[in-house]
Amino acid sequence: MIEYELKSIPMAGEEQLGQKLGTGKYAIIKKALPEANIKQLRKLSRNLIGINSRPVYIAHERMLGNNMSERYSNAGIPSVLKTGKPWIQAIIGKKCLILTNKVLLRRTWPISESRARNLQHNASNLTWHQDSNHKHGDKPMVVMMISLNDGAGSRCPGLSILKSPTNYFHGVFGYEGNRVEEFEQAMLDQQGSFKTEIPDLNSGDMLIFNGLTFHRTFSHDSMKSHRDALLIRIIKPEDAENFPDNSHMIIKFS
Ligand SMILES: O=C(O)CCC(=O)C(=O)O
Ligand SMILES: [Fe+2]
Repeated sequence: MIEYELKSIPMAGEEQLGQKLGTGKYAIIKKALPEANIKQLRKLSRNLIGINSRPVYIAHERMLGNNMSERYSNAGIPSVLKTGKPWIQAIIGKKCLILTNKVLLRRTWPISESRARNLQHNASNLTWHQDSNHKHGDKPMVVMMISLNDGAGSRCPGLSILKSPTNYFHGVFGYEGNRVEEFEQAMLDQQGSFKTEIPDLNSGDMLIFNGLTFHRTFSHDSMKSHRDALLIRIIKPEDAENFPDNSHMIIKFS
């Protein structure tokens, strides 16, 4: 594992900011990703030509540099980490681990929800899920999603966030469209409602939320175009073994 120190200027009131990020909540940070990084990522997303295209894994992308550190820098990861620091620190702490196999560029398509549910094990539009897994369960995780397009959530696919708080991993994955109705019914029975929100995101805007928060790709077939997003998942270094791959980057905020 490689360890880096990330120096950032403390923001006034950052402790309060981060504390708000319980499940079912989210924060939007406008223009978190610099334009130069957006340009680099757009070049890569050109290869995502169809609904079955696999996402681009940033850590392995030679076009972005010779090693993981250069690739992350060119993708703008240090900038978004600095911006997300209050939320990351509140959930994870001063030392955090960036999950290598979960730093990716995903393209989602303007298709109906029912079509997305039938995609099954797909690489693009995802149905309701949490980003944890059975091993990691309810251990801390922060998810950051940065849109590379304007109008995400209206003109092109966005992300739906389930407003219900939850404190455990339900074991529903984003390709299990066949289980979505069962899941929606279970949430209705448990919580009495199924309230969702679709944040509006423009290019460079970052959505940040707790890893246990339920979310899905929000799309319909009257949207005009696809949407690309950079996704990053962060956990505590001591939870590394809950995920495959062992060459993760560790960041220490100072
Ligand atoms: O980009 C999206 O619409 C969904 C991404 C997501 O939830 C994930 O990668 O886990
Ligand atoms: Fe997700």
